[in-house]
Order: sequence, then C-alpha cells, then structure tokens
Amino acid sequence: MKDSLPGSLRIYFSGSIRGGRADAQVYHDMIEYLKTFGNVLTEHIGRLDLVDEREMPPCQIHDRDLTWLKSSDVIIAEVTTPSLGVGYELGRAVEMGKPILCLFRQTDDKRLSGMISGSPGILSVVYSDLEDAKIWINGFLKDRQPDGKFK
Ligand code: 6IA
Repeated sequence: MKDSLPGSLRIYFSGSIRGGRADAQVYHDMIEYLKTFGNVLTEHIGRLDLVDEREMPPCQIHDRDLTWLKSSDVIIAEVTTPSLGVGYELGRAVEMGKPILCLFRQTDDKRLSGMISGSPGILSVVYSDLEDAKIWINGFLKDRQPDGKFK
C-alpha cells in the first residue's frame, strides 16, 4: 500500500485473487483511473504479476485488509469474476456503512449474485467496457470530499 497523501480520498478497490485472475488487466486499468481521484489502498490487486506465494498467514491477510477497509472512504469492487473474498469485504463494508460501487461487466454467461445486486447498501451497475466503467466511477466519485461524503 502507498502512503496516503493527507486530505486525499482513500479508495479500497476490491477484486478477485483466489477466485480467479481472468480480469486482472481490468482491475489494473480501473485502479490506474481510480488513482486520479485519490489513494488506492489495495493497488496490488491490479498487479499483473501477482504471485500467490502463500507466505502470508491468512489471519494477517484478513486483519491487514480489514484495517484498510475500515480506514477507507469508499469501496469500488469489480465483481464480474465471483470471489469469496470480495463478497466478504462487501458484506463487512455494508455493515460499516461505507459508500460502495460494484461494477459488473455485461457477459452472456454470468449473472451477479442477488446478495450483491439486491443489497440496499450497494450501488451495483452493469458496464460494457472500460470507458463505460469510467463514466460510472466518475459519477460515483467526482463530487466527494476526502472523507467520502458529498461536497
Ligand atoms: O477470495 P479472493 O482471494 O478472490 O479474495 C480477493 C479479495 O480479498 C480482494 O479484494 C483482497 O482485498 C482480499 N484478499 C484476498 N487474498 C488476499 C491477499 N493474499 N492479499 C491481499 N488481499 C487479499 C496475499 C497473496 C496475494 C498478494 C497474492
């Protein structure tokens, strides 16, 4: 994680790791765009060379991510590739009352879980491509202050 610049929006990006890395390039491109709005606490999720070496004990992964999640101002999740970890983070973030945007890419063979699309604490949108996703992200973030609330 990068050091956070004081006064900048703290963005927690959530995307699949062990659920599958088929969308790693998408995460990378979204994170690059998110960095124009503030600090992305979880930039590693977009790393194309991410190697799951299993060196870090699971409790450390969980506790470190939960600390970042609690300290974040907004959550943006790319949810096309289903991931238990992403679903867990979203559930916890809803309980914390965080603003959450979930981006689901239109495909012929996948449908987003009703527990995500049906959650009143989550704004779930279907996007077609990166440019479309950027429009949703821009609308969600552009008028937010560093604490995540609207100006
Ligand atoms: O069930 P998944 O592995 O697909 O869950 C992915 C989500 O959980 C992501 O949004 C992450 O925030 C979090 N997560 C799961 N595993 C890790 C992890 N593993 N490191 C950081 N966040 C994680 C350590 C090895 C990794 C660097 C390859």
